[in-house]
Amino acid sequence: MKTILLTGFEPFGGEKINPSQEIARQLHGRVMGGHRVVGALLPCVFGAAVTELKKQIRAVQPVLVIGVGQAGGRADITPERVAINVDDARIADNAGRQPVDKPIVQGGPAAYWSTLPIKAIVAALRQREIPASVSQTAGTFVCNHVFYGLMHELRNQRGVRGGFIHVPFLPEQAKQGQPSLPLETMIAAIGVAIATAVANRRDVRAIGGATE
Ligand code: PCA
Repeated sequence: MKTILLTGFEPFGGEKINPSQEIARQLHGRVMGGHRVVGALLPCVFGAAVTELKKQIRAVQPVLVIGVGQAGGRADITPERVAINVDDARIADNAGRQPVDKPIVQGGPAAYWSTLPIKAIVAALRQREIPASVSQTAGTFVCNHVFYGLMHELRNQRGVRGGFIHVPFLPEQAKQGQPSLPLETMIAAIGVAIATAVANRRDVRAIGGATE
């Protein structure tokens, strides 16, 4: 059976939990659209996260790779459009590293597009009344670092698609006034994203669906 690699991150920035870790854990082993999902955990550490990701890709030989990460403060499920070639950390990672204005791959392209059908995913989520929008930036912390590292790794692997999806805080993480989504909603959302990616090799053309 073909496999899908689904990665989540360990908690960071003083949090005790990371929704992406729970999502990867709970979807691990599920069969979706005729593909077996392999969930994996990445450290929230520049460099080490991509090393672990590449190790998982070699071991799992996936046809599709979806990275998931927490974006505290966002209100909806946000498939990322683009990964950019820069690390610029506002806070230290879990190893105490804080790169500033540093290329991820020296001499690499400025950016890689997601090869997930991001607008089809947003449409499928909205159809199920799960809040979703396309995000135009994955930031410049470890999630963007992993997303760029993933797309750089896949550049020579024909037919293997990949991308990144950010999710909001869980209700127990959100401080007053901050948006959140229940874990069950997020798990359902990533399931919908996987099914949509498997069913659509090409994206749909849709106006909107984007946050500014
Ligand atoms: N979110 C961080 C890194 C790990 C995570 O879950 C980010 O958005 O970069």
